[in-house]
Amino acid sequence: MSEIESVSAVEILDSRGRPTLLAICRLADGVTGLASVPSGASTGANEAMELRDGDPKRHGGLGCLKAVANINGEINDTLAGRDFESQADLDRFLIELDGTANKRRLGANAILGTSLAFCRAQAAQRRRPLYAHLAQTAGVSPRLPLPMINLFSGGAHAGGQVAVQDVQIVVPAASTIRQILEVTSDVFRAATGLVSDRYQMRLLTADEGGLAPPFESSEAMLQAAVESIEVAGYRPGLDVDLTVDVAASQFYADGSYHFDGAELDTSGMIEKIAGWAGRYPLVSVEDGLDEADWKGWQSLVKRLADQTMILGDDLLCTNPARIERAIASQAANSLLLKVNQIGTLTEALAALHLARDAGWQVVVSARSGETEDDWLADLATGWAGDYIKVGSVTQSERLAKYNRLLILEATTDLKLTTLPTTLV
Ligand code: 2PG
Ligand code: MG
Repeated sequence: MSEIESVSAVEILDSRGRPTLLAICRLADGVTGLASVPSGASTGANEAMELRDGDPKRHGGLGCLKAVANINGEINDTLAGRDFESQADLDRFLIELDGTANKRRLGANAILGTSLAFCRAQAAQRRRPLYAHLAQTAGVSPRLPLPMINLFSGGAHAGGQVAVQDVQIVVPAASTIRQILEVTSDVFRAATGLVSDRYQMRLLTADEGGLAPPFESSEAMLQAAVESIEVAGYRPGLDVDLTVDVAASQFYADGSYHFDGAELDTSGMIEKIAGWAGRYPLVSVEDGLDEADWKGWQSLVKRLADQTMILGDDLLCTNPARIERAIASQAANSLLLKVNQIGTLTEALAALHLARDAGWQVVVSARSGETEDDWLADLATGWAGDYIKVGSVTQSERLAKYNRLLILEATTDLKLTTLPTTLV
């Protein structure tokens, strides 16, 4: 049992300079767990709701003092002195205390902060590294995930110069995180050279550390990624593969996809993606269509799922009910897992188990607004994500996670995940 002595919180700033919160959970036997909460920009309509102050006089209305006050006040008052057997007990209690379907009363940020800080405190109480505690609670054999690393940014993370939000690379044949980061740094360096030659831009990066020159089209990003891989001395499609986060909900309005100056319907958008999959070594397409275009997603799966992951982010929102629907209707074949989309570790774990039972691959993901906290690396390892998506190899809020993976690799006998050779 773990008796909570107190929970508290502090408003801190994320990597975009916007407020978020850090929660602190102190157990009665003196151990303490701290955890910071990330926040998105291209958020899905069905995400659990972060509580923001809405006071235009502070941080443009984005302050988190109400969520902090909810932890310091109601959540602390209710939890202090209570015993919880497990993470699931605590999370169930928090969900009931909030009493709304999307956690809007206490705030998903307040609830997730408490959930994560308790997890860290329990790990400390049981003298286990966080990844091992997470693995044990989940009933999963831990392993190191394959990083899916951002190279170029567009969309909501880069001022919308092109529609597609992220072009990322994966190094499929590597056997260590260290080797993956070496190859990625080579490709990133080549990409900075290309950006400076072609667009006369010095190294300016977007929200997740990706390069964001004024590409003439989304396809130009893919082309530049392939060229960067070649310039770095690697073989596209063999040594290094590509993935995209189209983040299509961001440019879908009034029944069409407003894509790089064109108006496309669902089948036009599917054709566009199929064209990329034919010309580039794409192993994953995330949010290729709008979050409400369920029929379109089914067609996308029929068309491309034998070639590439059809990865649901805004479509699924790490929400077990939406994942069940997608499994039953074959609207996706892989899950992007972000715990702040659903608001507790226990619900995110239910999402993971559903995806695994369906034979899906799982990408554990950061948000565009991150902090220096590295719990995501332990989560992706402890829950044996196939991939971890954190952003580029610049910016310390991203590197905190990659560096934690490097440390786990060097100090444990954890092995890097091996991917299936054929996709489901
Ligand atoms: C996404 C995420 C992370 P955001 O769309 O997958 O890249 O972005 O956190 O802004 O939702
Ligand atoms: Mg996404």
